[in-house]
Amino acid sequence: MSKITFPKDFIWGSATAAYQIEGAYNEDGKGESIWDRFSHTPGNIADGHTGDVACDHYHRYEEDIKIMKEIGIKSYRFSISWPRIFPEGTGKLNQKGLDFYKRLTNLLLENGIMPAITLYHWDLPQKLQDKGGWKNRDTTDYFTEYSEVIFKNLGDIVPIWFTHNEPGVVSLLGHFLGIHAPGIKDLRTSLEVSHNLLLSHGKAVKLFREMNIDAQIGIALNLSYHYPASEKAEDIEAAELSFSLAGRWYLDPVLKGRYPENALKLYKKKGIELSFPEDDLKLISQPIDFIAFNNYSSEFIKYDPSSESGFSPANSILEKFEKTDMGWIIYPEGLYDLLMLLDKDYGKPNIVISENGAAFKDEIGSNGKIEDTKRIQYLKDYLTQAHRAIQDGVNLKAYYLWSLLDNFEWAYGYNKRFGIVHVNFDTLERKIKDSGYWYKEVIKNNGF
Ligand code: IFM
Repeated sequence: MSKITFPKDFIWGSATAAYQIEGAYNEDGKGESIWDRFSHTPGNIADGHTGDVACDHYHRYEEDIKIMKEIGIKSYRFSISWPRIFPEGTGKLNQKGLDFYKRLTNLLLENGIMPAITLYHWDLPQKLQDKGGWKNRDTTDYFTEYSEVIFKNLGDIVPIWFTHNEPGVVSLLGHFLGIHAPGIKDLRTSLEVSHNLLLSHGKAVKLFREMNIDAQIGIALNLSYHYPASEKAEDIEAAELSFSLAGRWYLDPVLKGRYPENALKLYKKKGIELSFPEDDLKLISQPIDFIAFNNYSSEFIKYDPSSESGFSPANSILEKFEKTDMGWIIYPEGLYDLLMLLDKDYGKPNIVISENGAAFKDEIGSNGKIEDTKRIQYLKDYLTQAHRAIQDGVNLKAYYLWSLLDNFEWAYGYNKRFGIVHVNFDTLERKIKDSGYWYKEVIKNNGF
């Protein structure tokens, strides 16, 4: 294979999220989050796992930064736990919580690692859920209040900001399928929630600009390319509809100031019409500095009149692909096609890949090494496609590998390992996997 070199200023990063790694769920004044409540409720998480301790990053962040430095990570994307800052979601600030993130950020900077903050990666203060959570429009104002504190304290030293992580997952898994916190199963609620999440994004971006923060801000969506099962018009239409519901439902409001027509039509058929003040879409579509997305896999969709939405996954195609431990197909070309789609349909935006990576069953070998060759191959193939898109003119600026550490994979608990660093969940010992050493070389050589 010929050598692949990324642009000189390309940002090589890795990502985590507060609830998945921090632990210390009730320390130093932190309030309860919806994920504390959800994971403490029997039956919600595989094997009864919780994020109470997780990777204990709250106490071991110094060691984790050392590991990042050893790998040569240029930028670290982490999220802030809102209930650490406002235990009740609003009102009284918890200084100790804020101090943790100041220490973390300063130590990253001292080590030459660029901090990149996600304001919301799913751990809403439970007290706000008790008031209706993201279904309640007031939550968008509480989010602005929380964002203001974070911007005030870290805005002048953190160069990259993400308002939300995967609002699509919060809406779908948390409020329609009920398999994530807060465990609600209602289509109308999930749509209202998606709108309020986007509205809170818009309000935070507006505030960011008003505060003249000299940094970049965007939003991290969960996106995958939706391929039609065949060239038949009905399959093509089905794949388009499916991508509108999952992807354009978020992309279009943020980048075009409207919801996609085919999705609105489907919801109308189901008797659901969103109603909100006219100015919401203006707020939601404030100019952002980049659009970010998390990508792991691709979808193949077929027309299916027997399904409620008129389409379903093309299982006969999906079963032919190799899969990760999540059961997600490995299809690197999907990343290329997605990058090209964003470039073409959304006016050549600056793009950040805010998450990409793979879960496999990693074990420490008798030689003491973690030889995760499948992950290395996965990363190589996806990065090759990212590079191909850059060659074809896409403004891809950064790549954050998910994840730095094995961690709490939501409803799967600790049973799925995404890290380039192995974590022993009994002893909390960390060990860099072969993929971590491989990534080190990639960063050093700016390619492979
Ligand atoms: O672990 C999650 C992360 O929190 C959000 N994006 C997908 C990852 C893997 O499932």
